[in-house]
Amino acid sequence: MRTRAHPPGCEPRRGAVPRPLRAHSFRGGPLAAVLLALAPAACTPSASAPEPVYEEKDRAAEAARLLSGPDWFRHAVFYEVYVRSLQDSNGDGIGDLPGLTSRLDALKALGVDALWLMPIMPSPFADSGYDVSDYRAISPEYGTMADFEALRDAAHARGMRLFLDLVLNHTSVEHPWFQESRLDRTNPRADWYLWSDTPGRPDLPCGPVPTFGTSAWTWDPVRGQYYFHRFYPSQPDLNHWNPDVADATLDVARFWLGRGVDGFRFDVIGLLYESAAGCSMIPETVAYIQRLRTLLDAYRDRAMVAEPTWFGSTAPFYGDGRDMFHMAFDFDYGLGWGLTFAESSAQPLADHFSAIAQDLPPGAQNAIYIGSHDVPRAFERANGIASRWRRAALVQMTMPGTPFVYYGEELALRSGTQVVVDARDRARAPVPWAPGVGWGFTTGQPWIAFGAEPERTNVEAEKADPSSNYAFYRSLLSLRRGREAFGTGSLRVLPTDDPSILLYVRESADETYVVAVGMDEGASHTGVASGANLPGDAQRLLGDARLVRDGTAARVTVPPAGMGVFRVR
Ligand SMILES: [Ca+2]
Ligand SMILES: [Ca+2]
Repeated sequence: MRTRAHPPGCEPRRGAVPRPLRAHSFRGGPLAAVLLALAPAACTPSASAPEPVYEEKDRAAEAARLLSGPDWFRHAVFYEVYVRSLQDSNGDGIGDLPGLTSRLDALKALGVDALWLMPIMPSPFADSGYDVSDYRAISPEYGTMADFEALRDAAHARGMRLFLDLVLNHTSVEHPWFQESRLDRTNPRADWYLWSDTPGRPDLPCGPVPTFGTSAWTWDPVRGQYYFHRFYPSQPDLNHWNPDVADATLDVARFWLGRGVDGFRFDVIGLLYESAAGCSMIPETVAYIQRLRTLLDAYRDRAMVAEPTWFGSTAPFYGDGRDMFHMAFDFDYGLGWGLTFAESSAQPLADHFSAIAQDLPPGAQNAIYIGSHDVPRAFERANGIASRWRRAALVQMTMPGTPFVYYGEELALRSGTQVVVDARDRARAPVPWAPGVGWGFTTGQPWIAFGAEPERTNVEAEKADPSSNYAFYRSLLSLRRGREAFGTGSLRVLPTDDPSILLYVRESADETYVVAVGMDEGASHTGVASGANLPGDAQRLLGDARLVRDGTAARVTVPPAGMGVFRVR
């Protein structure tokens, strides 16, 4: 049911036909009040039904319980960090590990439970660190191994976990393995990469990943052969068909596990092996991932998340739910929400998350994001509409899955304007922490320009404003914290008679929550979910929507671009 916005404190009675035009005709005069009183009641003061207040748990204690043990990652909020852009500590304009360590308290206060660091290993930086030249060291720009250990210890002391980004599909051309492999056709690492006399091989029918060029083969004048690469020519693919290569890359994971990291994000892991039969997630890649899982399971409470290379089901990354990844990124939501929220229908989101619940094996849990280092800033994809960005974040935090927050997302950080490496740099600008030269990020010249509007989006300014995007984001993270229902609870989508209202239930053993999201940004809506069967009346915890239980039905009223989170048990 689509209506105009109702006056505050006034919402349609169930079954009544709103008469906004009539009310409008006499608006303002005493006569209007008389006519409205005589008309079939179009609205009822909402104050008539006081909200219940459910007994509140000790959420800090609950969070501590949920975030311990092997299932911690299901309840955690992850934070993706581009170390280069978070905090500079030595005035060279480049963010670094000591800088990040100095900001851990700020991230902890925001509600961050785990960090995923984009690659921090030595790299010629042709692909922002995703071209590794040494898997067992720290990029000198970012610090030393001692700095890494200090960060790890500081994170663990605060109860925060630490994920590294492992890039095992390819190395940099500057990696010693490639430098040796290219020397001739007989050296010990001659077949650690994929070589050919021609720019193509029948057993390697795979092209480059789009946006990384037109050919997957590049001529190497040293060896006098072509080599295979799915990404930039300076990123040759490793030949995992050679068992020594597979062992060597598994050893990289072992090396960092031994240094106390809590897990990994695996870059383009599905592309590890290629064959005449396929270019992605072929059986050899699946078997490799199972070896990775066995390796992680030998340590305590470790987890890993996969970067898929396709839209659609993430099920292939989970195996039976216990023998492959703990999490995989939900690209459909992460890349598609901007388009979905630009329309007024709740159905695509309802269908998407319902399908995931059906599709994944027991125990599988996707990683949900709205922004990352590979796509424009979420605020830009929301067309600069704050309410759209906020509702996208609400879905991210309350649908089944583990939220991954891209650094600066909590500020609704704007896209950058400068490109240093490639176009994706627009989403990789530094964090403006406070007003002043260098915005508290650096005392020197930042390696890349700040995004637009740092005067509005700096942490200090947003923290001081209770209506800021930061305040909203922090309240969202706080809402999720210590509430088992949002981490591992069941999902039940409640269809209503209004196609613009997304309504769903998250339920754990002893608590039930309802989330309402209005997809229409121009009008108020009221919808009735006839078979809601809510266990209790609604206590609103967040947002501006209203939810009223009426027998087995539930009636929800959502202002334009509105939302609500309710506890009903
Ligand atoms: Ca620095
Ligand atoms: Ca490959």
